[in-house]
Amino acid sequence: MLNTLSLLLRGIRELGLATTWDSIAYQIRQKRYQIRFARKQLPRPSTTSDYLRPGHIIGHARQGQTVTIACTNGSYALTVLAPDLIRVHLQLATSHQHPASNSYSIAKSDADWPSCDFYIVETEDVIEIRTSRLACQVAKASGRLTFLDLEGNIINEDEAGACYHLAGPVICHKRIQPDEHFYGLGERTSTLDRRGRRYEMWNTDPQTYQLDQDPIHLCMPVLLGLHSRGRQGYGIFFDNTFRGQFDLGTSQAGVASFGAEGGELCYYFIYGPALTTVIERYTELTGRMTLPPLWVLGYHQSRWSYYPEARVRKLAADFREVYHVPCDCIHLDIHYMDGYRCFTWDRARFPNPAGLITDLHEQGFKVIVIIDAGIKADPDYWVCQSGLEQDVFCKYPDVGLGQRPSPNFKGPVWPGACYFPDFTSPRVRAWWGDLYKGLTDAGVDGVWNDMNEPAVFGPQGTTLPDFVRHDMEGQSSDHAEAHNVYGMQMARATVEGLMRLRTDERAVCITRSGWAGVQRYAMSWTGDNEANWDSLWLTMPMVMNLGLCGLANTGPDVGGFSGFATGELFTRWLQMVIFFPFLRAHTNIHSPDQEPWSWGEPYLGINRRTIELRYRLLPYLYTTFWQCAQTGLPIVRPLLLPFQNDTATHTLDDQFLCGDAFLVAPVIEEGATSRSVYLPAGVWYNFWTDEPLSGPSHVEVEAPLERLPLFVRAGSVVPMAPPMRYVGELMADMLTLHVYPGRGGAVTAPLLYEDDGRTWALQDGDYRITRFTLSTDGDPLSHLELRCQVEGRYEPGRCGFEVVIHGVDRLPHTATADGQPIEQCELGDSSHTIRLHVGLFKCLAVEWV
Ligand code: MIG
Repeated sequence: MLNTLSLLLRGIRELGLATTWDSIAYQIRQKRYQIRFARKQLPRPSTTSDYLRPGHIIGHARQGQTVTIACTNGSYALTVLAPDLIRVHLQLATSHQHPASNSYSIAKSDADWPSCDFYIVETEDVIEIRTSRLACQVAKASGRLTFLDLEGNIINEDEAGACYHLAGPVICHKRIQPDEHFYGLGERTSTLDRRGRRYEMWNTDPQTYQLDQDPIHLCMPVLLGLHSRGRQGYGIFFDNTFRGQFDLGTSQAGVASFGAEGGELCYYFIYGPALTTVIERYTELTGRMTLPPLWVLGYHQSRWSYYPEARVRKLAADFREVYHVPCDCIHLDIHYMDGYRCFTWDRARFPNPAGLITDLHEQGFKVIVIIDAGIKADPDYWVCQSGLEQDVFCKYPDVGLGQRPSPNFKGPVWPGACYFPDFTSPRVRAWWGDLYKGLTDAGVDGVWNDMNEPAVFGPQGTTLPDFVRHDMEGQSSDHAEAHNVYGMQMARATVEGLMRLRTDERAVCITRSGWAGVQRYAMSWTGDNEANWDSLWLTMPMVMNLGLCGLANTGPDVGGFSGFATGELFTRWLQMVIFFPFLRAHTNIHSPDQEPWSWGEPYLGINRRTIELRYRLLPYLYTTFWQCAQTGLPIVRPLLLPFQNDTATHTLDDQFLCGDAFLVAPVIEEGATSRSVYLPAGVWYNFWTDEPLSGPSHVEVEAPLERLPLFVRAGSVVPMAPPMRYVGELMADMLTLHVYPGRGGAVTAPLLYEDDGRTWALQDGDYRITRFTLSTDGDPLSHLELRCQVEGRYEPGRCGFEVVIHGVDRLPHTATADGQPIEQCELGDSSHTIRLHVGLFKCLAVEWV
């Protein structure tokens, strides 16, 4: 009782009064500008008479990769960037074009694509562009587009097609195919399949979010479509940063539209038909993540906030000495700062940050600190002073109020009235990046960028007004255009700064907001979720869809941010998230601590073993991260990615794949001790019992509290490490290869990727890829051969492997490594494995006859 009361009082003190006056001042200030700048509203779809469409085609011309199609009301520029990638750009003579239309794009520039062949065919009705992969037809009578495969099947077609509204907004209407499912659109709060809802494109701080709340922190105008029983898959990247919307069949059944309040109608069309191909192309266009340091894959512990120093030291000791739970990173939330001033320390709470961090480093911990977007408007604060001197803050427009230059925009956030750096300016990004010097000098290992939608205190969704000015990469524009990329550019400024400050280390930035392409700069977490079972489930469609949009390195606040998790909820959530890229427990200022031991036994013991499993899987997970950095293929994958032709996977969002080997089916119901799992085609081993099961099938599996339903795909080789307390203890010389044999004649090619886990040396070839070829014969298994081929010059200092073959319960007749008999070969602890100890080998052969 007393505890709750003091928490409450603390809450009121921290959150309430300090900013009330600033809020009022802010509201008054806004009024003056709002009178002059009414916010544009997107017209309702019914006012179609106000739409200007291309009209009919009057001619076409080709120049390089671009075909210009002249229409009565303007022209299309169709640019073939790759055989499966065409950019569609419609420009019409409307009366109100936004002055800085399309000034911002993250996409790879046209010049960087190798030229690719295509030809133009003209018939009576259409002009057709044909590549080696697809055809794009423009109807002469209407200017509507249809994308077809080379056999003439429809991939995607315009309904009313593209148009501009006379007042500025752009919109494009497409036909929805009968069995079409949609994916993508960034961070959303609904099912895996996006069809049947409307989504706003406007990054928003929801403070906390529930099912179907829209929009939230990180929108992406990236849509994937899948239809014709999985035979057709494509992607659309609508390259427009203005406030917009995707309507996937709500205002008109069978019609999908995307549009924005300004800018131009410009989108990239990407053909699969495999969605994996779409993602690979899309991430070639907008960028891929770089490999994070290995410690980022460890367990992270956070709360709002751990302070003072003694509390942080106790937390570290709790992990290492009291509860013996592995952990790699402690996060410091806003209370480490002096009055929420970014790049400062509260010296009463943290008298010697460098000393604390050095000690934490010695115990194997890394430290991540939060940095918000707003800079306190305080003449005695060095960052504010420097920002004013360097003129880095977003400004009000010049509206003749007599002040020249116009005053800086000011709005209240945690520290009170704040200025907002204009991250769309390269000059400001350089300034911002250098501010981190004090933190990196103190030893801080990574940065967590928050409130960068940007969020301003006020009613939910308050941000900078549309009329605030931005540099927009030198093209000068307003917040209406800059808003959605603000968070991404903040993360970019942070990462670029960290890379300058520590040239040999890989930089770590976690961002709350972002936009298409943010994956090249930062990882993200799914913001302010709730401590309930709906939220636990929701994490899956969120993380899967973010991955489909190219942003793979994400994860939720384990246990939930708002509200109080029960021990059971936390334990189940943790079991799921050890298979997500980013594993962090975090909670709200009002909530009790959410640490793996917070609920005592049996939860502590289970949570410890769960986190230990995460650490044992690091070599496997890191390999999966590397694949993602190479191709964009996400780490957490909906089952439809590898099983696109299995329609049962198209809406499946309560289970997922992690990398090539694991199928994870978390328990999402309170009190449940079993659950039904869908296994797609092939053989799947129950991870806990080694029982092989055949799909496609639904199976009911046991799931007592300590057990996550988990399956391994036959044909996998899963490299695992011994237990460790933190990543620095990883001993690469002690790897175990878990072999899950395929059936009768199966041949698979799994991988292991390794490097120093820390520096950029990998870019100079200092890495090692071990390519396995696993061939098996007979059912039951009679012959197994595992070949190893090593590439790259990184030396993990290994002299052998332990090899565990799963799903067999007889000792082999012979077992050899490069022709030499293997001495150590025994039945495993479980009766369904055999265990071999071998030196380095090129070919391991095992026979049962
Ligand atoms: O207005 O820094 O999403 O993770 O703990 C809330 C305090 C500000 C929101 C973040 C949350 C963080 C909190 N922040």
